[in-house]
Amino acid sequence: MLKDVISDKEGEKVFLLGNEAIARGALEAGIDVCAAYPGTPSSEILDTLSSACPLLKGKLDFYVEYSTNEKVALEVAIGASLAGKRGMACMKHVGVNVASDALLSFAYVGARGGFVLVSADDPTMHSSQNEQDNRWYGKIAKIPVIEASSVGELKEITKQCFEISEKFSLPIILRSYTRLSHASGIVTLGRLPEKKLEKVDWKRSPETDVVLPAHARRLKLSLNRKLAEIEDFFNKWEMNWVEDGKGKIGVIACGLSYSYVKEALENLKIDIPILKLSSAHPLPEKLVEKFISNLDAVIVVEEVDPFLELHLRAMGVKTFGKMNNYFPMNYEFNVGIVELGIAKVLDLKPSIDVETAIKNDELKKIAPPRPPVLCAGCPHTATFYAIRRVVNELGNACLPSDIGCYTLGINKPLEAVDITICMGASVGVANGLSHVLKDKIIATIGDSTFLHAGIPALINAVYNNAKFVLVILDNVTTGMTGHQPHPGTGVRACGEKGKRVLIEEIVKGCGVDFVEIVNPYNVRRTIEVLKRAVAHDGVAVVISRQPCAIIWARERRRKGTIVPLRVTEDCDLCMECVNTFACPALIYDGRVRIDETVCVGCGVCSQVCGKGAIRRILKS
Ligand SMILES: Cc1ncc(C[n+]2csc(CCOP(=O)(O)OP(=O)(O)O)c2C)c(N)n1
Repeated sequence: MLKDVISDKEGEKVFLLGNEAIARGALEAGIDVCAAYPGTPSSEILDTLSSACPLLKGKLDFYVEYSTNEKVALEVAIGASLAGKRGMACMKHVGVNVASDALLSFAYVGARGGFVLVSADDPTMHSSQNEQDNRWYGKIAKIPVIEASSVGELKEITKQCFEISEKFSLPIILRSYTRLSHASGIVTLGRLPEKKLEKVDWKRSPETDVVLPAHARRLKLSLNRKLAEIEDFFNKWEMNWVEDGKGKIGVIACGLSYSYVKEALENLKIDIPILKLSSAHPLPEKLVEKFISNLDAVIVVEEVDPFLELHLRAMGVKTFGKMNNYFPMNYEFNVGIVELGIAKVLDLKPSIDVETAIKNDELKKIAPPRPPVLCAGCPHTATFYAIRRVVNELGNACLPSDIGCYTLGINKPLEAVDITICMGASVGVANGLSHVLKDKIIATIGDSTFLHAGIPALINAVYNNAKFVLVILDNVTTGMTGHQPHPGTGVRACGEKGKRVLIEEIVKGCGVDFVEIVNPYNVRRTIEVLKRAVAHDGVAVVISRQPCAIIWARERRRKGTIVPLRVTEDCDLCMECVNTFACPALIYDGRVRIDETVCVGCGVCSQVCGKGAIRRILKS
């Protein structure tokens, strides 16, 4: 909880979420600047720090911001580091792809103030479009990657990352993942430093800070040197350790996998040697060599890719891991999966059967599956309904979309999402499609996503004479990741006011001639504007603006001013509302009803009903 994250009771044991532990570690390290673009499972790090910031003001001052995208967030933290301040950038794993251009060059420049990039990976893709293992970024960027095995350790390691970064002038990737970021555990609080965020004088150092080719050639040599030095440090680092055990086969485990290994060995009632690694990259080869000197082979336990295993094989170590099918190549681990793998190598009888280990479905027995749906009254549903009506009239159309709550528009009956690749790709892909498709194209993108990565592709469309409609689904928040503000909201990270950047002005500035704003709760007008947009000869942008239903309803619900809709006796069970609109507030149990506990009173269903049977009934 926030009160524990900002507690100054050194030595106290508190129960924190993994992401709160990262926030606390950064505070204990005396963070100066933290920037992030939200993304599950990383979002709560900055959510926590932005709540903590005003509460610690005057005691522990730091600057925190939600940036427009991950590259910008990384660059904000780079700016802090180059001025000698401690900077942190937080993002989900795919966010690092966006930030990677800056990351790979910053590695050459190197950190001045401690620099930590938190990459929260998402094995099993609970909320992500892919399962990439961001330890590879350590190799490609030549920077260290550090992982923790528990929430308590995560706090400690976060703090240490800043020190290590400064010691070696290297940026550090702190790799977390869903099961660590979203787990809770005991954290022993360290000291919260008292500090001001004082501005400093700029000290010029173009020979290290400007990566022009002549400098970069020299900086690369220095980067390789630093990497060798840090490897040596990792050989002796107290967060990498060996646990003695019996037998000629040991285990090497990194991060959370170490905790799975400990439990799995307990279940198997065996005691074999373990090398616990917190540094995934560079691999501390001397430590590994010492560990394997009395062993015949090692079992490698790691999520997601055989990252360590590949390196160990290159060292000539005999391994049992993912590469020879002792552990699955896909999806996250659990204690059962790790136990099965170890048992298979050692030819032991596991305490668990394959079915139970893989399915891990204890919870599923008590919790029925709840596939995600757009909320009752979600403005996206209304927009998609209007798009679907227009597409039905056209006969066919291509509907590239993007990432956000609105991706759920893929589902029946709306079926308004045909393509989703990554943030911002709706607009880029629409560009390509427009030069090769006969059909009309209606692309959709959220407001946060548009500001994140949609703008360059829109400029490209105008410049290259593309023809499509772009509907910007502006619910005035970053809905999917927990309602973080963005420039279009005019609110900043700590709740302070910022200058609101108007999306319509950006769109016009990109050169778009057709720009219209609609309220999706007005279905007839939305359809009318969409039809004109489709007929426009060029790029047409329709901004469908209505605040997220959760935010819109919150205050009205509290005040009791929501007037729900009712299905009257005029309903002839034509099912038009259920079959074409499908708001979750609509229920069918022999007759059509509206669940007043979830209805936000948007009134769209009454416009969908051709019989006038759904009406707002004012309480007398
Ligand atoms: C590169 C990248 N960063 C972050 C995310 C996580 N993420 C998915 S959608 C989204 C933004 C959604 O906001 P918006 O576009 O406003 O749509 P809404 O959910 O509000 O409908 C974010 C941050 C991601 N998938 N990829």
